[in-house]
Amino acid sequence: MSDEKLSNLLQENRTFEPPADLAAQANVRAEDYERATADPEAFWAEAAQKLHWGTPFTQVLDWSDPPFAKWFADGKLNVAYNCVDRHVLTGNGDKVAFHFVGEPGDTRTITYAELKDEVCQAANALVDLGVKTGDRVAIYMPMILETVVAMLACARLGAPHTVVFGGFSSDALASRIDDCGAEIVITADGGYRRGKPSALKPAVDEALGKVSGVRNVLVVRRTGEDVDWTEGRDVWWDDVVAGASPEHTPQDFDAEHPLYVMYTSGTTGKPKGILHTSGGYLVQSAYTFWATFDHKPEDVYWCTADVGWVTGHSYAVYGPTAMGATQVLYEGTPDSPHKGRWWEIIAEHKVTIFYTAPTAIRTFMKWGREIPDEYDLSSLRILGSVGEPINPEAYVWYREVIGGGRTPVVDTWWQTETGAHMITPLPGVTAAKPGSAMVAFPGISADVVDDRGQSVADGEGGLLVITKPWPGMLRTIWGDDERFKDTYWSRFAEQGYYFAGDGAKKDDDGHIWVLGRVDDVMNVSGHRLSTTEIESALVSHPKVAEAAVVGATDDTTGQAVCAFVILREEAGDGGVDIVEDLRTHVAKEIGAIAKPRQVMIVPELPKTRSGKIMRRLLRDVAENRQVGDVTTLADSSVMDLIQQGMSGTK
Ligand code: 6R9
Repeated sequence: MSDEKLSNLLQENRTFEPPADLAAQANVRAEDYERATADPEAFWAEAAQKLHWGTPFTQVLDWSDPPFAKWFADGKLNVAYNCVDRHVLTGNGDKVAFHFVGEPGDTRTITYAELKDEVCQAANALVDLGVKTGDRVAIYMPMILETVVAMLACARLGAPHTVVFGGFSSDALASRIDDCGAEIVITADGGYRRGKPSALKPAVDEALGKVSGVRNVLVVRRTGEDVDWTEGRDVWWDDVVAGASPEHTPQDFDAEHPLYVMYTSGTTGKPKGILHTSGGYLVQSAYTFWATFDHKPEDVYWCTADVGWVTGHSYAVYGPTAMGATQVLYEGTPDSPHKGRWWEIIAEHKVTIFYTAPTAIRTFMKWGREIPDEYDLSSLRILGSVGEPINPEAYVWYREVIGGGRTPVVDTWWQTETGAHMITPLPGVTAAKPGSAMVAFPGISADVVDDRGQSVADGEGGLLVITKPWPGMLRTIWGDDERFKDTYWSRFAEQGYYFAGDGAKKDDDGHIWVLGRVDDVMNVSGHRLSTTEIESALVSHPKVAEAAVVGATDDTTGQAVCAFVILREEAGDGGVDIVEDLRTHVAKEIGAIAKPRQVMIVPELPKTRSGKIMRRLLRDVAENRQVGDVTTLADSSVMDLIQQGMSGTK
């Protein structure tokens, strides 16, 4: 019985057709799906023509040694040349590459010609510091232009970077530097967050006390605050980059040359260094950027993701610059100095394409629509979502309040490991359903399978897999081929499928609904319940802004549903019956089986820097355990707040 009701909740009956004018001029059409399905390799070979190849490839895919893929293997290219130089050479040097907006209000607009000069200067400075092709460079920076310049300078030299999110601790930084053997660290004195300088250099100093092998630290001056200085090791960016020559001849590298290592966060144990290489990764990030966002040369695009996260790599740096896009880059938080800051930036720069995460959208819902309503958001034509399943309520709010009811919302499913979009609607083709990532991108083969790897029927749930190799796929886990095979390829070894770690459902039309990590799926009295589905039910209650659900061990039912709920501001304390109201509401929406054992009203939820709720910590609270490792939280004091609240209610 509950299964049927779960399906009802997920099978939203609202659909939003693509706007006719957008569809008529869309970059990608329905026939592109047919072409891609008929011959995926030919499709990607054609997509690869969006790039400049110093040496054209003759072979598209080499899958002779699975799961180790080679794409475009005999082709050569320079990633930075593709992202910068070629736009200047084709007459677009004066086009704006970035409108940078600093949190304190400072701005800087940089054209592609200026970006090229800076990338060349930084590349020359890195060469002077002894960086050679293949050497690893760690980047620990705020969201400023120099971060983009540093990444592209590394790419230009064929020196793989590893960007470590600026909010991570010195321990996290040290373990990443150590794991990939970085010899140079690029950082800043600090950046601005929530109205004040937030130092970065001290964490680098601390990290370098724990690991060896780093020769130099290149320091960008951003806040002007005092920093400790190690003579001989530390170098000011201004001293070595500004004076360097803006001429640098890029060398072409093999398509399979390593481009970067991105460590996945939020998991326990040793972090996994996801390795991406040059050709295939750039093809898929550039092509999907162009297709999913229907990018046109006159668009102004803004992706709010931090560059310390994979979305920042693929959709704030590599994909958009490869396509010569004009972007906004914003340093700070959405509420600094006021809660309308993002909307003010959209109005000011006439942003046309906006890409953010459901957690941000739910925060704005909580703050109330009066705030965005004060700004002119009419420039927007496409909205994107990424990072976690988006509740239908949040989707519809996003489309209506931010998009004025005009804009398609593309709910893009992908992972650090996949490198680029994998399952998503296309704005000019797909009639989208709120909450569904819909269909595999052209040239991508995704399926939902049962435990034995058999494709499930429409209307059924199972595990999300990718059944054929794709250009942007991770090539391995840095230094650990066995872990790579084991983590992603062993579960469906017989079929040769990539196991994404997500649960998913196909609706009656065969559209894909990603339900969240399989470790977030609960088993209550033998019924499979998804945390996401119960969260959706809670968020559909008018007093609820945000909800996180975990399965806590329960003597009777195996697991029990525990919900942590943030109320909307206008709901006040929710009233005396709020807990019982919400339990009844879930029972009504989904069925009695899903009725939470406990509902806890909390002021905040614990989130990683990429906006994912750390359910592991909430599970600790729900099971009355000491709370585990909080180092990957964006704000580690959140757990204290939640626990104080708990002790008050007990
Ligand atoms: C890009 C990114 C990957 C995990 C993924 C899934 C969740 C991301 C989603 C989504 C439902 C979407 N996820 N996008 N779930 N709908 N549109 O987020 O990479 O940080 O590696 O996370 O995020 O669970 O497996 P990453």
